[in-house]
Amino acid sequence: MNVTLLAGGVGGARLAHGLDLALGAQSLTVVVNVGDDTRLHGLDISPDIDTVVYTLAGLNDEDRGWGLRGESYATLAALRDLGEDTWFMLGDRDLATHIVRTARLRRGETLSAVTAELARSMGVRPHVVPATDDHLATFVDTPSGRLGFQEYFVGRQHADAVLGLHFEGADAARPAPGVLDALAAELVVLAPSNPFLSIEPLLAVRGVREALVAAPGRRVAVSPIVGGQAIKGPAAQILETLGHEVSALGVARIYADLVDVMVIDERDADLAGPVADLGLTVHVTDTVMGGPPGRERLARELLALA
Ligand code: GDP
Ligand code: FO1
Ligand code: CA
Repeated sequence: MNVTLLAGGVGGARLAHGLDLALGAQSLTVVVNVGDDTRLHGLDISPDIDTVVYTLAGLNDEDRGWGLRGESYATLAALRDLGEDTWFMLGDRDLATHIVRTARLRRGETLSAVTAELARSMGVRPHVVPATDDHLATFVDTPSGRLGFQEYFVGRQHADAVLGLHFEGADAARPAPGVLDALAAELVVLAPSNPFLSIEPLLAVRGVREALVAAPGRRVAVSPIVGGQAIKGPAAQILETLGHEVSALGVARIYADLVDVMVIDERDADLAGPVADLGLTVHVTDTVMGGPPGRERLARELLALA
């Protein structure tokens, strides 16, 4: 079976790992958000791509969700001594990834080509594809004005109320090679990623939303909201400030025109009826993935929905 996952960072990476375990040699493509991408110390950083690649390689820091396990920060300390801003925690080994990516991009390679090479170097089997090779950057409108994504998320620890989102470059951005083809898979899964910060910027790339609406395969979304709360990050606060119900039903309303099946957590079983009323097939299960066995179990249930 061919499977495609649309993913942000942590929630996307965990399900990508589960699908990789469940699929074995069968084909998995992970289309990853690039709206978080930023440049620091002259280096091009792609946090969601790296979270997905490191997780698939078994190298990521499971507690934080991002970065490499067992990192050291000697370079960051030296940068601080040289007067650089060091609010964004770049580890010594992680920096090697950013140096290689930056060098290859400056030589004219595309982000998708560089990502494929990095993933191969780390022994990653699935195709990890950025949503676009073109410029696309998320900005967050808050009561304090428009903030760059990492300034909002890491710099100010997503404490500002989100009043709106702006995806700079989205109108002109073309899907990276393979993205539209991947949407023709037998199963297309929207990961339990942040709907506004991870999935929206992906769909904002020219033609992607339309291709998903017209996709020939089974389209399944997994709710990132469990029991009215996000497992991690600001998804619940953003649902609230943008006027949505803070629940799996609120998420299902956002995805109702894009998917056939909504997967909600067993803690939200009471929402199955209202979600079905949206015209969606509902699958109720334990969606909290935890370690590899939980990830693989959820992935196998998704494959059975195809
Ligand atoms: P980020 O880019 O690192 O913020 O990660 P994503 O956008 O991919 O995922 C963030 C969302 O994933 C949050 O809203 C979490 O609630 C959700 N999430 C993380 N782990 C799980 C899980 O095991 N199950 C479910 N259902 N949601 C999860
Ligand atoms: N997230 C943080 O909350 N603090 C950090 O210092 C931080 C550093 C970092 C370095 C490399 C990388 O690939 C990701 C990093 N992240 C960090 C995560 C990143 O900011 C993500 O975009 C957010 O977690 C939202 O997806
Ligand atoms: Ca992200």
